[in-house]
Amino acid sequence: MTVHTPHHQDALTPYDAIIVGAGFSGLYLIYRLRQIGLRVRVLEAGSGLGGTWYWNRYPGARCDVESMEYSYSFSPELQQEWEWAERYAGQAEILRYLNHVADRFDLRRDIQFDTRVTAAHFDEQHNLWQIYTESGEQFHAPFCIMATGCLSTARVPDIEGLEQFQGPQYHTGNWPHEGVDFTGQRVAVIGTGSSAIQSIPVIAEQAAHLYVFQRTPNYSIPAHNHPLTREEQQAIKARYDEIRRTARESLFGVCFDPNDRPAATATPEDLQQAYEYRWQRGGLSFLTAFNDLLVNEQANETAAEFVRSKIRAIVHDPAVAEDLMPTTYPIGTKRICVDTNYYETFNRANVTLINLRKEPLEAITTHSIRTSKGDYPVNCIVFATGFDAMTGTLAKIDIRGRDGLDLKEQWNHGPRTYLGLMSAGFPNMFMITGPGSPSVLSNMVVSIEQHVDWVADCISYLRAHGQQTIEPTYAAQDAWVEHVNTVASYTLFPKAASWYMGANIPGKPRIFMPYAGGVNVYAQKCAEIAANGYTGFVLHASEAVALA
Ligand code: FAD
Ligand code: N01
Repeated sequence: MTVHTPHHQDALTPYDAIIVGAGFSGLYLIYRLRQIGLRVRVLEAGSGLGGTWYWNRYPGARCDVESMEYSYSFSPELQQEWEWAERYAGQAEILRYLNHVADRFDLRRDIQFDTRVTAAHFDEQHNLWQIYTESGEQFHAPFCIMATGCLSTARVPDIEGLEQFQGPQYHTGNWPHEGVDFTGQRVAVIGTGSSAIQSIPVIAEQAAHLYVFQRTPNYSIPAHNHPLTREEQQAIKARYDEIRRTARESLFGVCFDPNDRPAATATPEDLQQAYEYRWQRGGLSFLTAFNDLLVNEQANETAAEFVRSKIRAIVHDPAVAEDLMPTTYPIGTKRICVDTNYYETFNRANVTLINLRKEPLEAITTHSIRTSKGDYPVNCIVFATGFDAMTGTLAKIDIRGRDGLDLKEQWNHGPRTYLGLMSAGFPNMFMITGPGSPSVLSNMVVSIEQHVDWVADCISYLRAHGQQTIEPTYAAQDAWVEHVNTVASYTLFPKAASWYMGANIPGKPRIFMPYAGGVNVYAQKCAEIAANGYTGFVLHASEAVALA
């Protein structure tokens, strides 16, 4: 750990770093930056901490990376003492965990809730970030860290007549804290992504009738969720260090037990056996059944067809089964879903699937959803329509760098970052799991810890070497953006109209935003760059004019 060398601004600024967001990222930032002697302030729009797990309280919300891995690794005591109740923790349990972390490490005193940041401007004269909030408050600090999340701007699509609807409307990503009672209700769910696939089976158990409006079917693998026994937990805890290391050194940041053989050369029996084994085990590791599923279209099709065969076997009505089968994109190129009784739910008498490819959604009326075939009267609407992912939350903040450079404008044709950590022209502004880093393709807690550690080490380095600012060069950024694109072009990811590609937001540039090269390769690059004195970055020692 680097010792804190007093900074010339210390006496003049109450904070060394302003952090935006109090989810997994913001919380670990407080812990880690305090460790190196920084005075930090977290500004959080919500009235509580937890980020994703504060906002997404829809029925059935839970993680799809197993709880014992979807958790912090920075404290051996924490990971030994916390007891996860289920293989895949529900939203309430994860939120409880994050609150426990905040209390245990006394993080709460550095968080200011109900504070939405509207602008962040770099003041070149003083080398300070000026941060403005919705309520008119102003903060400044030498460092600004955007821990604003990849999936934190919920999006309701523009559907004609939406404002006329007389009943309640909900978005999964902004769910009422008091919950929603669907008893006796005719409910519409629009969307069939991960949020919908988790909530549909639970809502169906309560609603009088559930109408599921599906535009694109998704591939979903059963979670086989279950309570974790003491013995299961102990077995993992006994090897936790090794498990965490294996996760960090893997492609996705998870111990998936990947098979390093290709499907392309496997026999039909081998394929069937491998997929059946992974299906029975449940969860995201299905995609690591063979090593070529995300790069070879024919290989991918064998996995896709296996899932379709399962849908055929589970869903009683062959026409409904057919409608539920994804056929227009390779499996895994949209985030694969992990469910509990999703396909089975369509065997219920009170559930109707509406295939919007066959009968397009035309409008919302005062009491119904109208497709080309007619009106479906409903009492309430659940929008499970996703997020303006990866860039949407940053784009809502007026971020200005050197010479008044506007981040949104700089990213007009797609996000431009170096390592997904910084953007050229925006000194001392870091992003946690920014576009161009593995982020949403990984177990995000692993990626968050890696980013936060890198940022803390970087700030320590600057201080130890008497440097005031750091920013990437345009050349390094251009090369990284090209590398991110090249790696994506070797994969099947660009073949789907996914939110990874910005395809869910009209007018958003179609660029594959996360880095597909793997958590392991990426972390090694970041470490090498730091070890070589921050290759591709410019560090400035110039004394800024002190604030009057
Ligand atoms: P977030 O948790 O999104 O927190 C960002 C915070 O920033 C929010 O609280 C937000 O209010 C705040 N904020 C944003 N803008 C502003 C502003 N302008 N001013 C002030 N505050 C602001 N990932 C996995 O790896 N495994 C999973 O199983 C998994 N499950 C998920 C389930 C759901 C339903 C969703 C939506 C996402 C899931 N994810 C999962 C991704 C998840 O977002 C990350 O794992 C992780 O929680 C992100 O943490 P974060 O702190 O980076 O961002
Ligand atoms: O959002 P999505 P999500 N008319 O964008 C449909 C994480 N997460 O909230 O595919 C009709 O995936 C849209 O249809 P189409 C995870 O990373 C994890 O479900 O665009 N339909 C799609 O079906 C995930 O990927 C978990 O044709 C419209 C759906 O809405 C990410 O968050 C749980 C429409 C949106 O799906 C986002 O998931 C939840 C319109 N106008 C979330 N507009 C776990 O399991 C959109 N749709 C851990």
